[in-house]
Amino acid sequence: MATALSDLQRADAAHHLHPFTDNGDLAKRGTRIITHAEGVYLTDIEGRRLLDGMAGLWCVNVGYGRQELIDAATRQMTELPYYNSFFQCTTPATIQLAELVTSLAPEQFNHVFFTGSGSESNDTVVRLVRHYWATNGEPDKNIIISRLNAYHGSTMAGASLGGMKPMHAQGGLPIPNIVHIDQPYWFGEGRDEDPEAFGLRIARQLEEKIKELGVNRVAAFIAEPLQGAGGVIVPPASYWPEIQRICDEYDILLVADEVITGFGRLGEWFGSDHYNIRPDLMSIAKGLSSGYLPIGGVIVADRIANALKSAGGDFNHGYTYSGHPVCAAVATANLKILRDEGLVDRVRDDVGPYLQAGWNSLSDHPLVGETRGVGLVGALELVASRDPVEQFEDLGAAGTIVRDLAIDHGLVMRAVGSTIIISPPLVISRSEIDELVEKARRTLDAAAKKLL
Ligand code: PXG
Repeated sequence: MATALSDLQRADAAHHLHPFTDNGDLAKRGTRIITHAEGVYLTDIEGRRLLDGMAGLWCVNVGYGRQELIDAATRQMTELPYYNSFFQCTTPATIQLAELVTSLAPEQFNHVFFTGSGSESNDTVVRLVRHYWATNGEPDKNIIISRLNAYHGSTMAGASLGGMKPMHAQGGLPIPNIVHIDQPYWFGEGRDEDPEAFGLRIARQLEEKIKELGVNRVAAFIAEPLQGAGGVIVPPASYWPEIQRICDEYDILLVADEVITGFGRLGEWFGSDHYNIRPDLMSIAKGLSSGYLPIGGVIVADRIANALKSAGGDFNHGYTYSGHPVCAAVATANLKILRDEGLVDRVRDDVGPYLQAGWNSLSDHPLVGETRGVGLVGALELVASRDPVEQFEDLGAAGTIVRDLAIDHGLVMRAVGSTIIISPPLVISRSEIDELVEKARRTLDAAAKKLL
């Protein structure tokens, strides 16, 4: 068994295919191997300490090394490592999580269907939405409207709901009856327009699309309250109220993909609370267990849950690991930390505004065309020129240079094209935020020498 860095890298190149990766290229360059983590810091195999500005992959909300989660897993593993929720069965840990999750969700929600990931949650959404309308006597009301550059996962339905063209190009996607409208990305696609007018115009594409397809054909609209993987796209204030109006007026189910925005990221339990929207379904994962174990779910509004319950008949859908007791026990312990330590309010009232102020201070940098964010997510747009704004010809190359330089400066940030994004653990302190911003600035200074 390989343990030394070079042996591990060799074994990784020989045997491991990484997700969303050019594996041939990676094999030549070598993998960065993370071995330990504590709080908001990662340690790699060479002993280098990195401030994790991405909370793993937008998920380690309570930070690394929480003994409560380790204890919850150990206890549950010892008592009952697995049982399923099929065939009239389930486990206490699964029930307790269902009760806790729905108590934290907005009032229209009292049921949850468990999955193993965000992608599985969105597959569940597709089946649930179509099953609901069919049960309602409207089987043709089966088209789901989503948005370009949305990210809803990597399974066939998840990637189809997503609006990422390079993903659609592999595997013959999207699956039938999923269509996409534009995203509310003002900096990238609406800079010539007033932001609020732009937000309204883009929201109204939903209404136009519903009219074009026919109200009797459109089942649902799905969106992330704030797009994460697409580049932390913060919608103009005009956007969500108009979307809500349209969904209400045409009786289209509203699905909020809360995989990133759920569990405190925006300073409320759910992004839907932050934007004041009333979804019928919410996809969850990531922060549900702070990534300690894989678990996700779909939180289902009474309107849908009660209709399915009273109609009778099976919902022919489910996963071996739906409601896995160990994942559920860890998720419950995680939610109790978030609740009992007041971490969500702390994002809204303290570290969120503090991070936004620090992050916005980068907007004077010659490489930065815009900074934006909400709660504990932030983005900045790299530009070749600030006035007038000119973007880099090779957006991806600029982003990659900054991302790699950030590592040299001890900070993990993520690049989406030429957008640099952060999403640190919710437990980050003010002094760690100062460190994050300072490291980001030094990274930008180093990048400016290469890019400008
Ligand atoms: N919905 C949203 C909004 C997500 O961000 C998923 C669904 C899918 O979840 P799973 O658990 O199946 O991965 C996600 C996942 C990135 C990146 O590079 C983002 C995600 C996953 C992988 C990479 O930003 N988000």
